[in-house]
Amino acid sequence: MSPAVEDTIAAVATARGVAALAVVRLSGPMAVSIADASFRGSDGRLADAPTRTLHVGHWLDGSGVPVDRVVVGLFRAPNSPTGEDVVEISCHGGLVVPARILARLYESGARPARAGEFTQRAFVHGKLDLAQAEAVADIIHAQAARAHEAAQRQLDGRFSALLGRLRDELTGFCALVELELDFSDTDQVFADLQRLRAVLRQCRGTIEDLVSHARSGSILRDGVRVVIAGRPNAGKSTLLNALVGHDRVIVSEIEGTTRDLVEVDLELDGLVFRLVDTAGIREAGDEIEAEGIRRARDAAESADIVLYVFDAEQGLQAEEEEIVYRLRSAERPVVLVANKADRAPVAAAEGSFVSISARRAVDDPRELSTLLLALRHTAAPLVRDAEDSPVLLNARHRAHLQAADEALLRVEVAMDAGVPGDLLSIDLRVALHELGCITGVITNEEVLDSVFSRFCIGK
Ligand SMILES: Nc1nc2c(ncn2[C@@H]2O[C@H](COP(=O)(O)OP(=O)(O)OP(=O)(O)O)[C@@H](O)[C@H]2O)c(=O)[nH]1
Ligand SMILES: [Mg+2]
Repeated sequence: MSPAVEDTIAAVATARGVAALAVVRLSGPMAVSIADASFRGSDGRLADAPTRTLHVGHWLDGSGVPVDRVVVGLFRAPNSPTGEDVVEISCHGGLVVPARILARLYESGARPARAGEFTQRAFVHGKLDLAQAEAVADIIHAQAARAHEAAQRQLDGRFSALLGRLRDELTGFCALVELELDFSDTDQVFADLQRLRAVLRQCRGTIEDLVSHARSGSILRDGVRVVIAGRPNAGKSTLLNALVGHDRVIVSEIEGTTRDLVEVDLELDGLVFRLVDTAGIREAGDEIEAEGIRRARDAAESADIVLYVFDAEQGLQAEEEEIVYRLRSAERPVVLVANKADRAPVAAAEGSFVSISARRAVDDPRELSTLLLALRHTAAPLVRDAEDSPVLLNARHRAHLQAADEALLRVEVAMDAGVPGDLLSIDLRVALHELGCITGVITNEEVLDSVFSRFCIGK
């Protein structure tokens, strides 16, 4: 997707469907004249209107028949959302009106905007950098409040500012090794090298700190994956239904009822929990069940949190203890749930598990309060890093940060080995390049394509 900014682009910016209002956007050098071709404002032509003004009027079709009464917002370049002339038409929602307005814009010379193209233009015109543009995508895709807040912090530009400072430090360092380091004066060299080492250590520390937040960033963005595991008939599916508050999965007294993984989202305190019901783990009866059990084990091993459900009447069996032990050894947080407490009240003093009756919880959500508390408590450290971080790190950021860190490690090793300054600067430049790719100081079309294609059309 090349930034062909000479075109004027148009799209409906709001979601398709029945709604009170919709917004159609237009951006580019011809935006105002294209809108004037169809808009009859009560205060005259948009071409004569000052920037940042609103205008009420009728939108006409090609034969001059009114399509809708609309409010038009006018923003002239460069103080507009994209940095170009922008016209935003607020019209009635639904399937027909926005589509007819858009069709008229195309007839008058606009072309359909590609996904993310408005934001891409804002990037091209320096309104925001690449990391901030990605934050816009994260805001649009946020499924709960806390992911949204983290993306909002990134849009603030704190991540970009931090990267800018890192690049400044390294650029200074690079100039020093390329130009000023005088190897004839050994005392001076020693002092400079000490300083450079300190700068390197500090930069690497900052980068490694950011990278260490990556997992928690992806949990915040994609939700906490909570796998409900246990033996057949432990009550896993009943528990899932109680948690989501409706009869989502099949429950029966027949062992081996659940075969495949079933995922259902639950929002708690602004965080999405992706609940996964699984097949009961036992010696499989048939091939399909065996596959279900294999999937259940895999899911538990890759879960962010495992809710391990056992029958309180039977207690935790030896082979179950082993499964739980193995998960915990692999640093998988496990919440033990003693179910069917209505049949076998367990002493709460045990403390190492949550005792509930999933069956009672289906009718009385209060039964779930201790379990929900345990879930929140277990999830808190998983997302804390991302909430303290200026960035909602994505795979692209992580790859660049890691490459920068590796290059800086090579510089450190080379310095220790007494490699001359001009050779050190090669890897320093690699690190600068990698950091520059994150905010888009350095970029290429492939990167832009992959960043902006994540957006919706109209954004
Ligand atoms: N008394 C009692 N019965 C329960 C409770 N929770 C579930 N059951 C019953 O236990 C049986 C099995 O429940 P499921 O939720 O299907 O169990 P599961 O762990 O999903 O079983 P599989 O899918 O076969 O692995 C059903 O008859 C449920 O009604 C509970 O808290 N108390
Ligand atoms: Mg089940």
